[in-house]
Amino acid sequence: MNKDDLIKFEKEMVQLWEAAKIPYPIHFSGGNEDQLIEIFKEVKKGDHIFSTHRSHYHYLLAGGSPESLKKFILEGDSMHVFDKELNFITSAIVAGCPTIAAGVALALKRKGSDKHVWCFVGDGAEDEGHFYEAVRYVDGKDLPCTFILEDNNRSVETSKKERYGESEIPWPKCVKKYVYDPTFPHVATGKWIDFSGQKSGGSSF
Ligand SMILES: Cc1ncc(C[n+]2csc(CCOP(=O)(O)OP(=O)(O)O)c2C)c(N)n1
Ligand SMILES: [Mg+2]
Repeated sequence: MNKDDLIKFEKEMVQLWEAAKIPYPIHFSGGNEDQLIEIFKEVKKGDHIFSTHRSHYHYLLAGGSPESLKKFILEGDSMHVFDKELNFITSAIVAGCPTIAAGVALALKRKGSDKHVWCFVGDGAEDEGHFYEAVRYVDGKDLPCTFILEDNNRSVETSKKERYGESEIPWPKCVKKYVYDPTFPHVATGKWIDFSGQKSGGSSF
């Protein structure tokens, strides 16, 4: 799956949404293709992948088929994409996966496995205690787990500054953070919504 394929897939889903063929909540990816393609070069077959409510690109880059994903989406399961063959798990609970990821990484280490755990989270996870606990455990026990923190400066429509001021946490090396400007804002006008002079993240829908 290259960048064009990813964008083409999301555009098709956008069209289906606009045609009211997807009458369910859905979260589009976009604007982070280059970063994700780089990250997935490190992901090996047999690794475990934990994704979020915004799972489409993760699933496609993990080797999931566009046809299977489209089926999930049309059946209302955009936020619940699971694939045992790919060790692919999602949770729509913000920071719902990091502690599970830490547990899987502990099991892999105990078994002497060479597999790795990749746990994707949005910047919303930085608001959640579960995330801190999992990161500290993985860091402290040197577990084979990397948290990919996808920072679009939005949790739904609220910026980081509104949520916690100027605070930035110096995460340990098991957290890799990247910042991106999301595309596919899904409002009727197809344009960014302007909230108090800030660019909208277009975080949902
Ligand atoms: C524990 C919990 N609280 C609130 C929500 C409602 N919710 C859904 S998406 C979202 C924002 C998530 O922001 P982020 O993690 O940064 O992901 P993004 O949508 O920006 O990619 C929230 C608060 C939820 N799903 N889970
Ligand atoms: Mg976010």
